[in-house]
Amino acid sequence: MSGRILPEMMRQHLQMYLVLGSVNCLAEPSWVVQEALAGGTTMIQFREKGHGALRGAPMFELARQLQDLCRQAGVPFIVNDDVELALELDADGVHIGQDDESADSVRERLGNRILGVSAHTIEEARQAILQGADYLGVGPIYPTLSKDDAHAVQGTAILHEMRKAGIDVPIVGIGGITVDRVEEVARAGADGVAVISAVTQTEQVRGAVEELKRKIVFLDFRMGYRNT
Ligand code: TZP
Ligand code: ICP
Ligand code: MG
Repeated sequence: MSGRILPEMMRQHLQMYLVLGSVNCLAEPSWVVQEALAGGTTMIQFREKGHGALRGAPMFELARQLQDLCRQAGVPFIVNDDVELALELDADGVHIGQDDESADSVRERLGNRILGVSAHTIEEARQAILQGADYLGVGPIYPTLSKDDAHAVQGTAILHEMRKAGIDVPIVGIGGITVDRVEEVARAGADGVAVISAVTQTEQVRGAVEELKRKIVFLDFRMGYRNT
């Protein structure tokens, strides 16, 4: 790799961003990931969290397995929170929240790998960018059942506010996003959608990914002037 990822490339990867761990999946996580990749998911985040989450060797083995599938498909594999795990796997990047290690310290350890940071306010967004974030995860936009310690629901207003404040970095919306809500999220200024349940809590994984992606790609085509 030579240098940090370019914003235009980052925006492409954010279009249909699947976040998942074994706890979220109705079916086998590796099957879910295979189907999501077949449906055209553009990036995957391994987020092994919550009640019943794997730890130790089984967690590592699952991460490795999902990473292999992503590699074969040429899709970036991002690790949530766990910088050690990301480095051990040689993952493509890390996503951190505001309660994790600071972004600049994670950036130092990651080199040029992708760094995503959750931001809930304009202040947090500006700070994350200064500290080396390649993209921001903004939410929860809608109510979610997938995160126990989620912040208050923000609605799409936060996306509008960030764009209005001149924050032009790649942004993905997250939290309760379904096919019916993609348009509102994209119109508010997100480059893509990050979802857990819309893809993991259905038997039609491939179809769900295809639908979400088709919407975001179509909207990006129509609004392409905005974020360039
Ligand atoms: N961060 C903010 S909301 C959320 C995370 C990890 C959960 C998103 O899951 P879902 O099922 O798409 O609402
Ligand atoms: N945004 C993204 C993209 N991932 C997360 N795990 C999160 C916010 C909390
Ligand atoms: Mg674009």
